[in-house]
Amino acid sequence: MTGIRNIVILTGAGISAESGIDTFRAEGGLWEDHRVEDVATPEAFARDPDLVLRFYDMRRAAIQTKAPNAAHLALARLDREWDGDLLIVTQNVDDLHERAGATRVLHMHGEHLNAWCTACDARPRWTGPLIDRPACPECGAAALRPDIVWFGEMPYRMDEIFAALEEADLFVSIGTSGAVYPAAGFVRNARELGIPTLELNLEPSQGTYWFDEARHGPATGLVPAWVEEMLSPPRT
Ligand code: BJW
Repeated sequence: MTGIRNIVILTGAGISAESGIDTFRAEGGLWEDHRVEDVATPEAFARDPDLVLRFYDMRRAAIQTKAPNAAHLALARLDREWDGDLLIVTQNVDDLHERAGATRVLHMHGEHLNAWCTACDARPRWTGPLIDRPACPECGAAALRPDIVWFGEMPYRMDEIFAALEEADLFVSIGTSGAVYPAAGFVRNARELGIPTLELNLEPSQGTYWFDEARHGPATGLVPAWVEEMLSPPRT
């Protein structure tokens, strides 16, 4: 791939699957054990906060036992070595991109290791449970919830994402089913802007038709190979 300077990369649960973090929609995935409407909407939280807090306490504890895999490490290498603009827009709420060493990361669906105080709007770093209604370190209110974007809520930093897409020369989507908007629509936004698009996923995503190129297989194989291509000087 030549003439590329600015890259936007969208990642989803598939990039963390080989680290042992469940995806959402696969057989045996998170939504098989929990109905979305019971745990991932503001209405669910209002109806049964204990159920929702326990679900997220369990997952917050679990991600802290997992480690980045070869795909996270390859993107961190690209982040370090790529001298054009690069933005990793992740739908993931784990911190494996950061633990692999990536710095240009934007969490559009929030982060497990933050809490959000609905009283004062602080977002303190949070590694422990929320079920016992701990006090917010900023204001003292017992009003902390997971800092996770639920269905019906606005994903974070959309202006920054669209601004990066407008400047991009390549859009790459890794490990996402293309089932959840607005992220699922980025490939079409990119096409409208005339930007080449590449899908790297275990299987064809719901939006695979929209990509100029799609490569299918495990992220730990596909992503390091693609990063190597991007960083290898073109042969003359
Ligand atoms: C591998 C692999 C390996 C496995 N290697 N690959 C039309 C337009 C706009 C909005 C809507 C719309 N229609 C409906 C909506 C609303 C709604 C929505 O999208 N609903 C759908 C069900 C249709 N969206 C929203 O409500 C969003 N807010 C919103 O739209 O606000 C208004 C707005 C409008 C326009 C512009 C801007 C704003 C909010 C969405 C919040 C999503 N939150 C969740 C849950 C967080 C809580 C939690 O973590 O528990 O975020 S949903 C869940 O899905 C999570 C994920 O980030 C998200 C995406 O899932 P992902 O990552 O794709 O995972 P999977 O499991 O689906 O797929 C994994 C893929 O990996 C698979 O393809 C595998 O094959 C692959 N794979 N192993 C490579 N080893």
